Amino acid sequence: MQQSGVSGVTRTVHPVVTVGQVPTLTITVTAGQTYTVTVRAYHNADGTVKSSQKISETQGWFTTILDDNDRFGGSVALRGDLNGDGVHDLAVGARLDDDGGSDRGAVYELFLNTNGTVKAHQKISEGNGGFVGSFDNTDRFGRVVAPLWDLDGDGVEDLAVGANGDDDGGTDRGALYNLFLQQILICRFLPE
Ligand SMILES: [Ca+2]
Ligand SMILES: [Ca+2]
Ligand SMILES: [Ca+2]
Ligand SMILES: [Ca+2]
Repeated sequence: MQQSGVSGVTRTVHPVVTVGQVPTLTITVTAGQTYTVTVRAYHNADGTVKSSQKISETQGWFTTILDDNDRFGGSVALRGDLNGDGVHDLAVGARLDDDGGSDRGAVYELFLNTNGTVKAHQKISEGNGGFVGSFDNTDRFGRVVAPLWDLDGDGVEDLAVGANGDDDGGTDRGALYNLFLQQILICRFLPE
């Protein structure tokens, strides 16, 4: 806070505030002086949870069918606002998904609402989401996911996905896929 006195002198004091308690400040005013006091409130996290939203096959409006042992949620990466609705999105791995064969893996792009529920999703796996490559069984695509920001400069964020069971060169040597995502055109009519 700022404390202003006579002759335009301003100095800043920092009252001690205990989390969970109402802050108090005592000011001693000398006769003939004028003080202007400005108090600002800052919202900082104390590490505890205010609320939560679970996303699973049956919760959070995630309208997909998972299979046993898909391991959805085994990897997560924060994305930018992929669909241009002003809300950050998520990439989530399901490394034991069975599209194309056993435990080949998958990644879900989750387009989120501000309350943490899923507005829409796009699955990327063998034969889904525009991915034209093929995996082998137990490649575990989606074991890790990481944002690449816009690697190729086309204005669309890209994604790195690990497949640590890939067998190029030998058993389970692993692979990394850099996925360049498709551009879509979004038009919005804005009020004048
Ligand atoms: Ca979004
Ligand atoms: Ca599986
Ligand atoms: Ca890009
Ligand atoms: Ca393998």
